[in-house]
Amino acid sequence: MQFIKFEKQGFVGSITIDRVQALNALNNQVIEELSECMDTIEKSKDLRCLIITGAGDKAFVAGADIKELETLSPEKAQDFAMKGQRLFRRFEVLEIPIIAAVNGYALGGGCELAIACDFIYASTNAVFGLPEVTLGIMPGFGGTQRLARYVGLARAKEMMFTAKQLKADEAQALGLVNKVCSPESLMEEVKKTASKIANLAPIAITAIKGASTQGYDLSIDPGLHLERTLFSELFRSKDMQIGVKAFINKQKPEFIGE
Ligand code: DAK
Repeated sequence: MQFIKFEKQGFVGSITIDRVQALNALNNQVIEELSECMDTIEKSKDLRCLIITGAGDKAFVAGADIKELETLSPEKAQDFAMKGQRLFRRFEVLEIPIIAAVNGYALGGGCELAIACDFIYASTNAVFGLPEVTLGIMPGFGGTQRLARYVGLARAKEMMFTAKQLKADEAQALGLVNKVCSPESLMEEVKKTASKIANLAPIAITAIKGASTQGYDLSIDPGLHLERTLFSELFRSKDMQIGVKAFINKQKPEFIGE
């Protein structure tokens, strides 16, 4: 792959979007390579957490590739939106958690990518925004649907109507970012959290992700039904036995993912 780098350390995988000369903008090829990378990740049995970041020190992803957008017909735009939306939905429903390490500009499609992840850590130089209106278009990779879930509907609308950009600390104050770190410590902090997740019971974490993500779109009773179904399924897992026995015996559990 030309623009996507994937590496694995223990149970933690990292995807880096590496198209530095265009601030990691998402062109068609980047979207296709990311999809291909997800094909492998979805099949992997030994990953428990995923990190996604951008190469260089200036941008996470500066949006969809504006130069490529110029040539799109309405039909091609529909195809492009479908490809991007499908890809970002795969992040959202992936069985393992994904942390976005936002190390600079996360604009347009870059911001949409970050909010399709489970949560965001950002460096102090991060900038978030959905500035599509400045180009006469609108967010097309899920931004109109997902941003409000982080910051509330009125704040999301204001950001999209005005193309307002948020610095890392403002984004944290609005609930868009979980943690702000120095640029030098961002990856270390993200890896620390990823490794903490990777050492806990993976089947339980998958169930928590599923119940939280799917439950968010349900009303309370179907949501509780989903929760108790997944909860009871965990009692079939060896990890549940391992975790409970370790507590009783005052030991540290070694989860096996079964
Ligand atoms: N696309 C293509 N190239 C980009 C780019 C982008 N989004 N962002 C930056 N670049 C390129 C620049 O053109 C420049 O290339 P050269 O001129 O050197 O060849 C290089 O990256 C460095 O950028 P700058 O020289 O501009 O760097 P600065 O530090 O001066 O400024 C900046 C950084 C991030 C403030 C600026 O680059 C900028 O404003 N970039 C555009 C940000 C933006 O508006 N992003 C939102 C894009 S709209 C759709 C689905 C989804 C979407 C659209 C349609 N369908 C359904 C069809 C999503 C849309 C978007 O994401």
